[in-house]
Amino acid sequence: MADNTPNNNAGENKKVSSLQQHTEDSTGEFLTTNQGLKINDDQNALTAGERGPSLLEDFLFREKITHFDHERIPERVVHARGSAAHGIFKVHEDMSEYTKAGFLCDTQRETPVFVRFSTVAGSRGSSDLSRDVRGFAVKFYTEEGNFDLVGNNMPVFFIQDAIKFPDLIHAVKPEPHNEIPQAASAHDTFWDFISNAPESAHMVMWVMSDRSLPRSLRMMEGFGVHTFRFVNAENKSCFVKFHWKPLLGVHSVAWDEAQNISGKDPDFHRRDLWEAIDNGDFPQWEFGVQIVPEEDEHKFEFDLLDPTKLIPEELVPVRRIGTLTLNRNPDNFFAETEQVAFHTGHVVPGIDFTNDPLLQGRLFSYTDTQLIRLGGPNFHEIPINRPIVPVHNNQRDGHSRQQINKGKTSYNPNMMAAGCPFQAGRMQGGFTSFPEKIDAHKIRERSASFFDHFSQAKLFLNSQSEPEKNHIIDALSFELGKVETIFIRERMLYFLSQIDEGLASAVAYNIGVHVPKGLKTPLNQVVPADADPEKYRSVVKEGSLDKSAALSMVNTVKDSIKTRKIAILAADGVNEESLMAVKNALEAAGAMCDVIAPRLGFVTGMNDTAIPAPKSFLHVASVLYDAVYVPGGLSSVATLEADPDALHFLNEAFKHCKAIAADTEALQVLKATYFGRKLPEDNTDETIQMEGIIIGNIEKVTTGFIAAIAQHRFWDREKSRKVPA
Ligand code: HDE
Repeated sequence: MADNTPNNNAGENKKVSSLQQHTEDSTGEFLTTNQGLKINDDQNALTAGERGPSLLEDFLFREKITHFDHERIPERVVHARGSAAHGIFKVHEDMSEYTKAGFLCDTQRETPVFVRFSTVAGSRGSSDLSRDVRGFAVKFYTEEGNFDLVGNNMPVFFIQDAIKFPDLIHAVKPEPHNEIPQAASAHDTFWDFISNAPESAHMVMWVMSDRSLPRSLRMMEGFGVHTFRFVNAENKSCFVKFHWKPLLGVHSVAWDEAQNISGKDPDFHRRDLWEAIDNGDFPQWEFGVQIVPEEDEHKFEFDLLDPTKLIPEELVPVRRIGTLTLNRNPDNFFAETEQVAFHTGHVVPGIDFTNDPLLQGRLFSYTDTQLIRLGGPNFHEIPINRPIVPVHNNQRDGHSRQQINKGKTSYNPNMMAAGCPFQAGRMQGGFTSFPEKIDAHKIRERSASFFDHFSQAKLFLNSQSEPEKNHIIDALSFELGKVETIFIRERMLYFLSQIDEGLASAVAYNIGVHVPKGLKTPLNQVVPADADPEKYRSVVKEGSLDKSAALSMVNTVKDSIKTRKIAILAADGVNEESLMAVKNALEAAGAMCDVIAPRLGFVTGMNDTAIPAPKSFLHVASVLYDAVYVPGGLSSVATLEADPDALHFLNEAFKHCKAIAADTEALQVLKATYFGRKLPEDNTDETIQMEGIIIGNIEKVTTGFIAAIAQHRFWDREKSRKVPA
């Protein structure tokens, strides 16, 4: 047993210990109060006699309970559910031609980062797998101060003006009268709002696509969404869109799978990120920029300032200029992931804003929200939010001030402190706003250049593969089918018909409502009361681009099975040779395998080898894995063939279009499944390979299986999607 007895010198060097940022769980230390007083009994309250009442003077009890009573802070109003990790960013290409931001020019520099991924609508305890946009917020701790790129996993947004954000969020959050449904957009208020906000058409296509059901946070793209500015040392500016491209490709799960995961493991994404980093499989993204020279601002069919539009990669290619690597899990969820405070206004010299009205509104919102969430103006002093460079200014006091400022002066200009801290001019690295010329009337009106709501929604839909399109139809049918108010369903069908009539009628068929020919109240609701309606009629521009390959996830498949999770189903009598050979080959290719048996512990192989079985059918389900393998061994095969859990596991994997492999000897297990009727009758040694199902000897299985897992899913199998699972 470890010796936990505190040595008598324990307090000797601890004079500053309570001021340190990181405190290990105390081993070899005495329990103390927050004032440092040693506690001799932490199990019993102070009472008047053995059976008497508790005493008010019990300051030990009161301190402990009071702290506990105040342990919760308000969760984020949006993006409450999140997971985060530390990492580093390195630029590969010197970008000084475009920006003076040091971390984007110095190819030798490693910039520490903290990245928080999140869902938007659900509360802090909701499931990771809700159909939702994902936040992708990156804090770069640069040598010029913190830069926050507070983005999403989709490149556009629902609305064009920040003043609509509270309405959007009120509509998507659980309905206020009964607080139902949690973390879901499939309800009346959300679609009521959307049906009145045609500017959301493009984003609706993204959210109803599988992009809203990531397989892993490590397999998502990220986007800065807005157009930003780069400014170089000569003060020349250009426009820029930011991208994150995951090295593992962009992959999603099926909707039925997502719903099951929410029950089996609501922490699925959080666990996946944590385990990958813990195992040394560090997630990586390439950092990309789309650069548009200032003089090209108006050359597109859409407005660069409109956050419901993307710049197709065919028009402006994404230059991959750096790499983000996440390599360290947080030490404490609350202190880091929960207390991190992002802000679009945290920029460094070389990066500036544009007049995108959504971005402009965000510039106000983020500090404002931290004031309530983190309880005052000193949240920048919380360790996770501190820049790596020193902070000098005349700000003082406020709730929970950590900094102990010495001296008399906290104002500027001053002479008593010789003018310190000095203002830094541009040449000394001071931030100077880009001097954009503005000569305008004050108006409360949407720019007519923002009014083509449907062209890019069409572009997105047209760019999807057949299965991806089917998933959008399914998603819309699911969501609108949950809408109880019929006229909202109808308005939405009309809305969809503006994007694609085929899409609208497919959804209409599924939800039993006709697509209306027109609407009494027009879709467009952002027209000011006194405006000329002609100016604001939605115009569909026939863009030159019909499709954009970058918009389909199918085009991101990588030839790799790194970090994929593979289930190996086994029972006593398993052929250890076939199990271990396939397992070793998969692991050598970077996959992670779990042997899953009818019960936990070990399975005994046909040659009496004890093979660890860390998972059982009671504890896991096929939705938590990317693929399944069934090794040979007659007794094992006979047990699995008769085990409803094993068959359910396989049926579900089939339904979710995953790669399935079996040793020739285990053909009969697969034959006992629902999809077994598709397999040939005889137990031949020839490799059977169809729709991602591979049956054969060890060697053939291994090669075929690895190639099949790398393809991610066999969506064509969905033609036979009525599989019971
Ligand atoms: Fe946010 N958003 N947002 N947002 N957002 C917040 O800030 C807001 C928008 C995004 O992991 C809040 O600290 C407004 C777009 C992420 O901590 C709040 C508008 C994009 C995160 C806020 C938007 C985002 C937030 C809530 C409309 C993608 C999580 C808690 C103008 C580019 C950051 C907080 C984290 C969080 C306001 C729209 C991304 C209230 C007013 C567009 C990733 O300040």
